[in-house]
Amino acid sequence: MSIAVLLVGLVLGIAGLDAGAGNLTASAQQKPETAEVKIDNFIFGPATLTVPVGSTVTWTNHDDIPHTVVSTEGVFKSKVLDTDEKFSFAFSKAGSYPYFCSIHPKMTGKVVVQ
Ligand SMILES: [Cu+2]
Repeated sequence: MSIAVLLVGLVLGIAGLDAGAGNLTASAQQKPETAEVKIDNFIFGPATLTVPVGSTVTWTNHDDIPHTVVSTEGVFKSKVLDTDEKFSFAFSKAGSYPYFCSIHPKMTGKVVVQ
């Protein structure tokens, strides 16, 4: 009888340890990801994009009109993007990165890296 109780206790103890390990994994830091910004009807969408450090952001021009993606602080600058052309940039440092379209300076957006 006492051995059976010990065995049950052992099994329950191991199950408890497993559950603890699972919680640790779930609370791990956010991993870098890839994110998209769509250029559509003279608007960057989303206007503000928040991503973890190390993420790559890809802009795609869905307009029939050329646009550019130019960092206000000179961190990145695309060529002129025609319809369906893409521009990607990898953000290795945390910070706030405002940008605009140099052809239509009223088009603005921002990437927040954290
Ligand atoms: Cu534009």
